[in-house]
Amino acid sequence: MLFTLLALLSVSTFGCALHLPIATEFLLQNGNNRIIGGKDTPIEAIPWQVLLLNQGRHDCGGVIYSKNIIITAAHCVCDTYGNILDPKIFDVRVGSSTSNNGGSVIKVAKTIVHDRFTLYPITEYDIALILLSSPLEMGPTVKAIPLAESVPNDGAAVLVSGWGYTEIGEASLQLKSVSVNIVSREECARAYGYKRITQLTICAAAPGKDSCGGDSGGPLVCEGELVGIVSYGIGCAEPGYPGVYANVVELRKWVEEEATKLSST
Ligand code: 4AZ
Repeated sequence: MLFTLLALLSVSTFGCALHLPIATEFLLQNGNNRIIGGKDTPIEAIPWQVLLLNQGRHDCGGVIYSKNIIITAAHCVCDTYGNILDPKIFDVRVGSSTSNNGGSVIKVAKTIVHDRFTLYPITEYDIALILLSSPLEMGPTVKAIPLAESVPNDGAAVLVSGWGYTEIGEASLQLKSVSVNIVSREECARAYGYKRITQLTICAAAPGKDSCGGDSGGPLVCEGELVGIVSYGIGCAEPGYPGVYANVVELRKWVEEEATKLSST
């Protein structure tokens, strides 16, 4: 049994190295599965926000990069063994403030995961691209967001959003957003260690405010530009444990190159 586990843990398939989702692990350890000080926000205020559905159910958040490409977290499109899930099980809901209706629902044609992503533990490269089966119709509720070119300063205000777990311990039907502040690498590494908190991650926190389970893959935004993708954390709004995000500035080149390739498939 132990051998099987160890063997499984060392396996890496199709770009998602095997793992147990660290966020779930942490949530279980902490028993603190809740957001987090947000407020209901209309999709018009965050029109790049999308919902990723797995077999019709809310799974994760995502971000509109272009009319046919969505950015999300790698762990959102992998199973707990680290395999890339069949893209056919996913749909993306765009242009709606509510998770269970409205806007349009579009089928996923293809997913790609950063080839350096590992699921156990999640540390860096928690980023994936989704190719939609038909192009988005852009409008006031459906817009792409530019990728940031520089990392915000420590302390800068950033907005994170999604339909993830709220204070009442349930996923929200209504889109919520919350303002948090960039936390220095030093402070974040005090919680998670320097091995995990590298240049490829960015951390944010504020008292009583955070992203949480179900927000993964969603946007962290500074001044109208995408700076992070919701990745993981110990608990949610747990003092001393900032939310950890994939650092979009460092992953920008990968996104641009892979999106170009993906769009021409
Ligand atoms: C999760 O489980 C998760 N507080 C996402 C973000 C955070 C914690 C957990 C950050 O998807």
